[in-house]
Amino acid sequence: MSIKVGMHVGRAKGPMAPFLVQHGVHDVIGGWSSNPRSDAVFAPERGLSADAHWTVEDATTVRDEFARAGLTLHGIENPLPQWCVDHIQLGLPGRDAQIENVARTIRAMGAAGLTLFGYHWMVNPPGRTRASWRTTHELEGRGGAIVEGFDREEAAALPLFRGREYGAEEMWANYAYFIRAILPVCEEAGVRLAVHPDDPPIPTLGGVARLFHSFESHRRALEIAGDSPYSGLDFCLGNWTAMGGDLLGAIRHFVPKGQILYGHLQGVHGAVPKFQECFVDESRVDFATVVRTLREVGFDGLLIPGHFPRTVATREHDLTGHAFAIGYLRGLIQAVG
Ligand SMILES: [Mn+2]
Repeated sequence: MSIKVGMHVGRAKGPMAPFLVQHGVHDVIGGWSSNPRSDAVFAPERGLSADAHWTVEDATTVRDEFARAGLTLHGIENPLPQWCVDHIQLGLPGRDAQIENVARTIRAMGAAGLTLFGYHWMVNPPGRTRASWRTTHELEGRGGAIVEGFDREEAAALPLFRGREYGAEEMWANYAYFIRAILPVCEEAGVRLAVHPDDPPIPTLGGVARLFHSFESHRRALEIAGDSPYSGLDFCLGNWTAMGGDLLGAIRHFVPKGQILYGHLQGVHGAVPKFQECFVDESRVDFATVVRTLREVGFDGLLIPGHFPRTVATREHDLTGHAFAIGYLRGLIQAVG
């Protein structure tokens, strides 16, 4: 059993792979842009196309590229961009076609031994690639580092993201429809679903209800899956901090049930309705206590740092934030044994 530092990486080529190996990181998760054909199959106008999915060849190609670079690819988070899954989230005509593409992707991942399928249930305006939502991207962090923040008061004036309001129970019904359809595919393929919290973790944004903003809502989602081992959490420590609830209590609840499949790590000051990101060593929640608790209750998996403050060293491809967070987290894990 071990806790390991992982990283989200698009492709094995470029400086990121050797950078990670040099820093002692050997475990990675990919994204939809990791697909070698992503520009073609996931072009923004192709959300309902029958071939907007991963093939076994896509998955094995990416896996093997990472392996040659010294990295083990464990899974893909958001293997399909938002416009290839938003009819599922919103319960719109065409959702069954999108579910079929998710199913094909899961089978392809399983055939390649990629067992983690990370996903989220955030609905943003059409065509937007980034999942998280911020009201400010240029806040001053420690020593003048640039960080992002969210203030619910500023977000109250947002226009409707999807033309009308979508309520929570409607969104839960859409979620349940998806889970019932996809869980048997996961079981057959040996691929486990890991849901990421809403970022920011608030009940509604742009008129669309968000489901994953509290302990209770995560519990409800896992219950919908009948507490299947194929349905779990991508436990994003940044968003669980921003929720403002009992983060350690949540860890003690979910880990012994095997429901935290992997985690994200980012520092956060404050909590909803207003928070801002920060370096991992100055987060409101003490990560030494978090990692110690994860170990105590037997967490076995990857923690993946992200959302790095931009420092004075920021250039076109700045990795200083990665290096700082990797070093800090490796130190924590070694400190707890
Ligand atoms: Mn996250």
